[in-house]
Amino acid sequence: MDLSKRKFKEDFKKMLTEVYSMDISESESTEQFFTLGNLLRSYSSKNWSRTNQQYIEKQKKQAYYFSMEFLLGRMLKSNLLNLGILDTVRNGLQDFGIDLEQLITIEPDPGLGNGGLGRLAACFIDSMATSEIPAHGNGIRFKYGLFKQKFVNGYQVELPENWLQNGNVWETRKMHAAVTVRFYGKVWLEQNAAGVLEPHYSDTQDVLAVPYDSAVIGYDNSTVNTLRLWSAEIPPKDDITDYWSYIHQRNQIESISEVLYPDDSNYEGRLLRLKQEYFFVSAGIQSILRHYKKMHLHMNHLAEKVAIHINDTHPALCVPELMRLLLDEEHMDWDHAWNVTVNVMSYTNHTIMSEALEKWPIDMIRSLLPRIDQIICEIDRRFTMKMSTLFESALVERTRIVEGGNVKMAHLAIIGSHSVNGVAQLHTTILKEKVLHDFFLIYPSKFNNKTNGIAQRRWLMLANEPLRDLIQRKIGNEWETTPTELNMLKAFRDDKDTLHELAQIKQLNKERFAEYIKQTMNLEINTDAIFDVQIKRLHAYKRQLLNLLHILSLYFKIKDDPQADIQPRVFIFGAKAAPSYTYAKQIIKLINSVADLINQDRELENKLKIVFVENYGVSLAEKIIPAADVSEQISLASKEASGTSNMKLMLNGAITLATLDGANVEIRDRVGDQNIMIFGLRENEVYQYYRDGSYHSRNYYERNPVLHRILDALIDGTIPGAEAEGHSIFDSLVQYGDEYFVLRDFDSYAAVQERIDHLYRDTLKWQRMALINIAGAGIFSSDYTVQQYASQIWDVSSKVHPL
Ligand code: CJB
Repeated sequence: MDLSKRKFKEDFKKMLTEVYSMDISESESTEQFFTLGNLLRSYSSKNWSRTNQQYIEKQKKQAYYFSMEFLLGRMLKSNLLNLGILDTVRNGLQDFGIDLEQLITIEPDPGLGNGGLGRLAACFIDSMATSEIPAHGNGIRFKYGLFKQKFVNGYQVELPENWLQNGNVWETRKMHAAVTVRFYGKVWLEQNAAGVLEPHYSDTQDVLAVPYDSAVIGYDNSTVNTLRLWSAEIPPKDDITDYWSYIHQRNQIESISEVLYPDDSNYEGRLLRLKQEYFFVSAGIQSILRHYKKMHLHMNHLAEKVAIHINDTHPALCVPELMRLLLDEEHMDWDHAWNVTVNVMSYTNHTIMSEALEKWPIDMIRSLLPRIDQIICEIDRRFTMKMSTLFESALVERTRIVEGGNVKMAHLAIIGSHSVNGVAQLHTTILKEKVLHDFFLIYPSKFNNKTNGIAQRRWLMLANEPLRDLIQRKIGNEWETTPTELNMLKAFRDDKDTLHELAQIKQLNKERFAEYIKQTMNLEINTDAIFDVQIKRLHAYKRQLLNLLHILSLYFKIKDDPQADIQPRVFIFGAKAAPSYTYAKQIIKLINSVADLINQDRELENKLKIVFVENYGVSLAEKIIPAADVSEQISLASKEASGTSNMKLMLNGAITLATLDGANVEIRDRVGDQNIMIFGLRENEVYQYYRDGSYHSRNYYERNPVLHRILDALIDGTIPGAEAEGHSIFDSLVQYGDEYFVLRDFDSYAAVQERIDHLYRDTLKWQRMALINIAGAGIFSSDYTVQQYASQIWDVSSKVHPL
């Protein structure tokens, strides 16, 4: 938008007076933040209503991204950037003596997600608006986001994250768009006067779903889409007979949107979680149909105007819920309703981890959602009947929805969707060939790949302004909207000045991060050291342990020979563990204890440090990623569906140290073997071990003296404070088979780490690699990913043609 500094300053002063009756000199950061937030809302409001109007007038097909999680991060700077007024506002505020960088810290970081899946949804909505795709987010307005992590004596402690405490400046409560969601009760079918079977309900518990809408502002365009998050409330009543039972009921209802479940790649089969899933699914679909009806089209044409995306299985109840509405409210017959439903729905699988595959006891569904239960059973009956004529009975049994007293949500999502996609090429191949092979035999054409992506606006333009400036000076700014233009940077691969500048920027970012660590953790870190970063959820398959074992090997090397020729390293970890995931919490404690051991040792000063940041989330990622030299992507091959921090780190010039897992494979293809550090078992070797059962981790302990010594350190008192954890982790690796092949991959990992140690010494060579990584990262922009979803799955329009 066009905005002069003078106009902005006038607007800001006026808004401050209007909202707070204050002059700038009287105002504090909080008032200033809310004033700026309100001003941005007013700047985008015209485009927001115009975008909606246009969608209606042109009868545009719209997509709805249903996701339990949207891990947005702070929105102030992102909105300023997308409106094109970041510098104007920064300068205007400066004239008032207000520092924008300080102001942004007033905004809470809304942690409405656990990790990759939720952050992907946030990148997607940014990219959808930027690519002018008519698509919106639909989720839950959790009162409490993902817990705040504290370390107490090295142990993870979880505190509530009350992000709404001071209000959310970006949202608008839309009472007129509220809908009712029904739980429990009895349901029966009766013929109406026209002879049509209609459902009747009694004794239901009704919940009012109230939407809170936020604007999703496109970058450098006039598109403003909507993120709609639902809040659960008790419906208004004017006949309260028992006040206390009313209060009890209110609390019970409000608990539905109270708190995000803190599990990542794992699910908890609790009733409240099932309520959450149905709640936002039912509310979202009701509101979509309400909107659709404004076009006065027959429900048979729904799929021509509406696409609904099921982000992982959490919203899989979309399938029976749309069926319910089409059958019961719109009186369609089953076959037509099913045809419409399958054409509307599409589904993304995000993991092959079996513990993440949701299964709900059919009895739980029957009691909570009796009509949905009937519909699921009917879908299942028809599926098995049809498939029995085409496939062997064992395959039909393996693929049916209701099995062993459980409803398999992935099966429901696959059967009820026209498209099923994985999130990286390797992941999709594993789905087709292994995990979902039976379904691939039944529906080969449903399967497709959409490799994940990241929003280069947040992860480069905002997080790393010095790098953004350098890129702009070298190749202009076409890449901001056509990210593969970053390729042009390759022309500078041998330009010493550019490489030196890159090195200087990295150094500056490292110094900024070091300063932050000094302030927040009172820890000094050597900025000449390699900053070696592993930031992601704590999960055994991601193998933070492999990293830690290698750190211990360096520890012993230096202790044995204080003059050892080792490049100084700062190992940076950020990771939350699910509160009920004991093993992950033990690993956190062990890392913290090793950090204490190393960080307090004078002999290691400036050579080795561990920084385990508390409460890792989007805002911390924005500080860490620009400062990273090495990006640890070391999951056991086959287990990480894609990964997205790998893309963010690469875009910021870190060198990837990786197994050939998830999107690492595509990163390797992009930058070439010379510009990435690959190690470890390949996916086919892992599967071979599974088949022949020939991996015996104890042999590695017994036969590898380096590993032996490191593993002994876990149990012989070398690491004070973590004796119990050390024993338990030792046992998992040596006694109980080492499920994720940590010991098997150790040597190969350590060898590559040693190569990194040598390579880093040659600054020009290192920065050349960094430059090639930055140049190759454009293809991993979520702009391209969503453009492919738009054209290949949702069949909705988008501005830029897909690659
Ligand atoms: N993922 O974050 C989650 N949570 C889950 O429950 C399952 C998967 C992650 O999704 C990301 C986005 O697709 C992937 O990049 C990542 O590999 C996967 O673990």
